[in-house]
Amino acid sequence: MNSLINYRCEGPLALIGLASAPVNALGQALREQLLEACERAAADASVKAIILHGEGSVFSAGADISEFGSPASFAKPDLPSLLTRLTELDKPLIAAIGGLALGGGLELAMACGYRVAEAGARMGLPEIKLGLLPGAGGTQRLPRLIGAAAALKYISSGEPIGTHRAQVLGLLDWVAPTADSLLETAKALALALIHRQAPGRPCRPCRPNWPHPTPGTALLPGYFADYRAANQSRWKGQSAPQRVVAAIEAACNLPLAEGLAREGELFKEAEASTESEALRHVFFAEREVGKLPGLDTGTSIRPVNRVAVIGAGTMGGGIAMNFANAGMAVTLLELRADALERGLALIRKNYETSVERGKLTSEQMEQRLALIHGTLDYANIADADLVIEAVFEELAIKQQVFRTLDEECKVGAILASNTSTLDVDAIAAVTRRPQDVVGLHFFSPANVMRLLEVVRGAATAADVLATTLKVAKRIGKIPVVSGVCFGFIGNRMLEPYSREAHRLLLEGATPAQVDNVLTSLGMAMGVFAMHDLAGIDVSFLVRESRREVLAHDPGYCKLADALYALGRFGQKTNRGYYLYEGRERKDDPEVVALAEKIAGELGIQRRVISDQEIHDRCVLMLVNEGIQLLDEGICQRSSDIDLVWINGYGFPVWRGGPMHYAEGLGLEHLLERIGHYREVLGGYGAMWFQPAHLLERLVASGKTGVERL
Ligand code: 3H9
Repeated sequence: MNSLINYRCEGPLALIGLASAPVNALGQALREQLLEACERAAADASVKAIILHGEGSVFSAGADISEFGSPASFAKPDLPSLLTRLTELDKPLIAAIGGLALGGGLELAMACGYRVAEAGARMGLPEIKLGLLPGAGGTQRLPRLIGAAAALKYISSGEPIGTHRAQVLGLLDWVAPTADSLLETAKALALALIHRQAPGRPCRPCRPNWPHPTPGTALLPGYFADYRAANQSRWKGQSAPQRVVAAIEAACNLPLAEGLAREGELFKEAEASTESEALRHVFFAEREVGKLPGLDTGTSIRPVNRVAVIGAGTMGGGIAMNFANAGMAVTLLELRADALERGLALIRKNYETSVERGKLTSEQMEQRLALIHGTLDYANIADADLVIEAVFEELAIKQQVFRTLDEECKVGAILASNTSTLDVDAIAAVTRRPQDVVGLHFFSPANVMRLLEVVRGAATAADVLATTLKVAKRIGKIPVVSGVCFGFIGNRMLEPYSREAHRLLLEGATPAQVDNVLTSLGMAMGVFAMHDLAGIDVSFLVRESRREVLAHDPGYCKLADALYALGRFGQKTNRGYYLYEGRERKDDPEVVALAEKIAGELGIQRRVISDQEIHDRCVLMLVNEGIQLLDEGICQRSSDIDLVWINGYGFPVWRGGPMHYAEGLGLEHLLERIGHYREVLGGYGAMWFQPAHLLERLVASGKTGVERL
């Protein structure tokens, strides 16, 4: 068996180094070897104290997430009983925390009697982000160390704790100034403990009922009930937060052994939940997403130090802010001085709002603003390494910009278009360097949304793709690579989803009914509320460019066209699918009347539509399109689609994205339902309810997951 532990003795100290790269995930093999090493040190009379540390830059990122849901997760020695055993050793056990101690990694450190960390280390219990709760004593030991209120705050948010705060709270005994001095500090602490014959575990006050930092003040009666009531709506659809609260409540009310047993029960329930399965799927999807055949560590990367953005509108300004936020200089180019001034003023206003909300200091705001330079002259961006065009969404206008960029920009510059639907190849074709052209589709607001669709044109060079993926990570985005097609991944799937929602209005549903079904599924917003927010005029313009391909469906988004003709553009005009008074949204009987009128003209029989039918038709069309995209090779893998819809369209992360959700419904069921609606919806059904060939092939071959075949 490979050695995952380095064991060495220095005088009276045993040093046990975790050596399971990259992050010392506490899988079964590491657990087994760690236990062996600790037993060896415990049995060796010459060893008087034990130091646990990570051999690389990380202490441990916790349990091995890939083991969850499989027997390996609880294979002996399981993490909870390993940690219980460590608490029984009668020699001082010191955790020397370098880099990170997350989840089971922090629980391991808390099972040690003493903890020292390097100054830059981060500690946390992020299990909730995986639909779990800490399951190896974290919910019981953290409240006993820092108080239940503080423990609840960190465990229910999953946010990391820095060393300074950790020391103030009582989680750390010592902080080493640098990573290099960590082991020496731990050794000095160990020798001091030996010298004063300190016990294996220090005698600390056990204070789970105390909301730190006010020792002596017991939690008020009803504390947990109030906490639940205050957060109920935020937790809608999720069970992990409830389990976290239950476990911490147990820490306050039960002796340690019973509290640990309760935590164990809750953890098992959480591990088996579809919510945790979905969130684990998303965790690995995020780590897979940048991996592409043909790109590897050997692919060269172009240096990107100077960035330029063309167009200082809302989108261009938001894109520029991303770079300034990451500490990169960026030049914003506009054609007219007043437009440039407006753009720069908007950027300042956005930053000022962040300062007002306490998310940024005034100093940070000024530093960021100082990185953004406005210009009216293409000559000032001639030496940019990356240029991102963010002008009006019209092919001819974008092509004109790219002709100019081709003339003005240095050889080797990456030329990117922020188009959301247009043909990147047609844009690249007007340049003499199509290999340097790529699509970078930011989502609005561009400085907030994490999704970035990276559109690979037919000629885009591998190093251009690799470089843009790297830059995307640098500015904190989740980059998903898409091939060229109408709408790329996200908007192409939005089209049939939205089309079906519109059709349902003609058949008898109301905007509120459709939106309620979708928000009950967990969508951040219903499709009609979303169109009202984005602008009915915007989707009208997209349809205008595609009338020919839509001509065979006379009812296609007819209601949306009618609203456009009435000047009801959505929130910006206070009227769209809904009526708006300020931020308040109201149903509008006029919209229903309009839907009735159009249905009458088209001969569509109106009827009562069930919520189930709304769910099925919208979701089926969304997912079917996703499967089709995979079959066409537009996207790399089905989990990439999940990331697009979670991060760009508000699909609930705890459902794992539309494709993961569809797999849960069952591929056979999807195929059967598509067939059902093709039958019952007559001519309309025959027109649109065509299963993707890949779906048919997957079902025929008995597959349960969406993959290329
Ligand atoms: C837990 O502990 C439960 C316990 O309470 C109870 C148990 C009974 N497991 O993200 P990166 C892999 S739940 C398995 O690209 P970074 C990752 O897949 C756990 N694998 O690097 C990737 O593999 P690959 C609680 C893991 O520097 C590679 O490591 N802990 C794990 O951007 C590098 O990862 C967490 O939730 C893991 N635990 O970020 C922490 N962690 O190269 C989860 C990482 O093949 N992890 N990998 O693609 C993280 O948040 C980030 O990975 C971390 C590093 C911040 C550690």
